[in-house]
Amino acid sequence: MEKPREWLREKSIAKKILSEANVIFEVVDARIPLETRNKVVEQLSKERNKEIFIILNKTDLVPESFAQKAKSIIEKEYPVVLFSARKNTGKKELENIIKNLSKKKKIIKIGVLGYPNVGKSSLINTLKRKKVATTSPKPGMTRGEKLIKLDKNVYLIDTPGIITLEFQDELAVKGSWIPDKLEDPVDASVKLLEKIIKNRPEAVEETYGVKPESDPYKTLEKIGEKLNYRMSGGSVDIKRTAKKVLWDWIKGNIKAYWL
Ligand SMILES: Nc1nc2c(ncn2[C@@H]2O[C@H](COP(=O)(O)OP(=O)(O)OP(=O)(O)O)[C@@H](O)[C@H]2O)c(=O)[nH]1
Ligand SMILES: [Mg+2]
Repeated sequence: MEKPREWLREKSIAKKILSEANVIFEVVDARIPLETRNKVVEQLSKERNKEIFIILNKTDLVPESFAQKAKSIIEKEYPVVLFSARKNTGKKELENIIKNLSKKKKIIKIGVLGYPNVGKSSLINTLKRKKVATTSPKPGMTRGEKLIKLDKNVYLIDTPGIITLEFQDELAVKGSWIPDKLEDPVDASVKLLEKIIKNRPEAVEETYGVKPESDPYKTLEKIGEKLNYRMSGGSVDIKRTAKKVLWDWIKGNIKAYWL
């Protein structure tokens, strides 16, 4: 049976924001900066001649050298800002960009777009210096769009995350799907572990205190054993373990990253 695909959850919103905004901040997760680039956002922005900036948020979760490498790749297409809403890094640079934009245009409306959970609302709160947008580790927090006044001629638009045509487990690997709402959390978790083992296997040991196996499913079982997640018969509760790993990834508890 083919697994369900999720289609452009908020395509109409993307189009609406693009008609209202004159600048786009595309927020991506610095741990998986290429995977969280949203082709739909970029394509629609390009077609409408909107100026795009790519903001690599959550840079506090990756080494500086990795962030710089990602920046140099993406910069071939769009200007990039390394940012962390948690640590307040990159704020000055972003404020300068906004200042320069407001010299060029009478009114600046910045549409903040990207996948669910990349930190769009957190970025807005950082720029505003107070909590005006609701944030949560749960993907899909922001529902409607919200206009936030930053300065007398500068507005930010907070938006719900935008997803493209993808399978649920691909979205889960991006931290953009609630693990408890997955048809098959084990499959998603195995896919995620496969990437972690390939790119930064030591993260498994750092987080769970077990050595990763080359087989991601076996690794998941070992993690479940270590956590002592058991079914009533005593065997490992693999589903519960899978959800735990996915939540740890979403919450930034697993220090892995890749291009
Ligand atoms: N480590 C770290 N976590 C961050 C950062 N920015 C946001 N987060 C966390 O990421 C999670 C999602 O943040 P939100 O700002 O709600 O993300 P969003 O893109 O608005 O999410 P949706 O509204 O669901 O699309 C929250 O748990 C934040 O605390 C950051 O710079 N570093
Ligand atoms: Mg939000």
